[in-house]
Amino acid sequence: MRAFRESFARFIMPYKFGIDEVTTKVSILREEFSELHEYNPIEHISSRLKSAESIEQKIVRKQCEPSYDAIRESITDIAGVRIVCSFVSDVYHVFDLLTAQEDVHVLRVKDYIAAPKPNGYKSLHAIVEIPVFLSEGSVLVPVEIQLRTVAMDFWASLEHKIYYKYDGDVPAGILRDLTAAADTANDLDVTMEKLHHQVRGAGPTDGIPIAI
Ligand code: 0O2
Repeated sequence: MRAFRESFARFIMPYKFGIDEVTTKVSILREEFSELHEYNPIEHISSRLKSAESIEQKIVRKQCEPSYDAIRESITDIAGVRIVCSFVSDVYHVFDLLTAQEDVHVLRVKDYIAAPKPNGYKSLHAIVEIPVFLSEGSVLVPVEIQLRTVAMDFWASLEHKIYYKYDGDVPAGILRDLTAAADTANDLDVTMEKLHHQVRGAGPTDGIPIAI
């Protein structure tokens, strides 16, 4: 058990540093925006390292071989960073700024804003790979970045709680109400973005399509 704990700590460590690298990049962008642009598109940043239990569940779900090499290869959301933005256009703007950085290599993008999940879930997901410099050299670490608006985040956190409360078996009526609430959250995003543009006029984030 002790040997497992030690090997798991060694396995997980680069993912923690991957989170540190990405959150530093986002914090720098955020501070630069606040200092120089009189407008900050990033509301808040959070991160999480997948627990051993959650990795185990995913191994079973993905029928992945239970070896560290196989897990490294097939589970790409062990390190997760969530960026919550004010408006939909900010989500794409921040995504572009982050992924334009030369040490950020985009492996995969899932745009659940352009194509929401059937339950109404919206977010822009990107798996990026970034170098982490350790004493013995550098390693490339995958980090899942989720970008969403405040309204999308509000919806997703409540939906997540409900999903776990019912252990995944959510009653049909609640599912219907949740999907309707996702539409309401979307309407709010559209209205707030329009207001924002009216108040600010043409800005650096103009011209980016709003998913309706
Ligand atoms: P947690 O607790 O956030 O870690 P893949 O990794 O691509 O093979 P997966 O995991 O289905 O397959 O990828 P996807 O679709 O990108 O979703 C990954 C994460 O997005 C989830 O992580 C959630 O954080 C979030 N997510 C996806 N769909 C929903 C949804 O319907 N509702 C909510 N609230 N969140 C969602 P985990 O590992 O499931 O959970």
